[in-house]
Amino acid sequence: MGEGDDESGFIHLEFAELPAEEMLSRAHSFYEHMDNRRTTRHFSERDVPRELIELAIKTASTAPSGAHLQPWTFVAISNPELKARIREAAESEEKTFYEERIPEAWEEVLSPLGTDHVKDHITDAPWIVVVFRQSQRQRPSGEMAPTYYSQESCGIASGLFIAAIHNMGLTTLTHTPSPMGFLREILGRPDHEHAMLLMPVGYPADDAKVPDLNRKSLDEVSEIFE
Ligand code: IYR
Repeated sequence: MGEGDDESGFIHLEFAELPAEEMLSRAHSFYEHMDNRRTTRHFSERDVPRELIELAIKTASTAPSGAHLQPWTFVAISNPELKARIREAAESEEKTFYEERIPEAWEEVLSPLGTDHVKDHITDAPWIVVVFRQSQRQRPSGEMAPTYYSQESCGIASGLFIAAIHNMGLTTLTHTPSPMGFLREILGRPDHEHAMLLMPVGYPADDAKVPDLNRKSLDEVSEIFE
């Protein structure tokens, strides 16, 4: 589009170019900041203001999405009774997963992480946020229509949520109780919404532990053609 074009539905992109040095220094500092992020399962019960959770959800919702349908619903819960109900249902599903359903190859990679069916984090953390993926959308007429790339879109939005939580000095955990159907029921979401992730959010406990693990090197995660 050239100057003076006035295609309806489009506005001019506001883009402020940064000096090359500042680009590099921002790239380093953002990488270092994100590299300090760790996933812990041990949360403090300390309160977190609702405004911070709302801002993390707003940040997540800036994610690009298929046909800009933003096919996600973030349900945030601080209500203790509701968290207790969710914990009970998650633990009952996870008990059968760990005791009966877990395939050997899965156990092989999971056991070093020390996870089990006990999910203290669901009731310890001041907030839990459940991401629901909308496989369909409702037209204003009430009629249903598809969404596109909803898995990818919700994955990206969840990544931004995790980055926002880390950036504000809090921590979260990507918990995937399996199967997750109970969340739709307990939280009263419609049939076309599918729980994808349950993320406790809060401060880490004073004695929080994390697995002693390394991240893959650039060479291991990339291939670059110049
Ligand atoms: N959903 C279970 C199991 C689990 C699976 C993977 I892959 C993990 O990285 C961690 C846990 C649970 O949340 O305990």
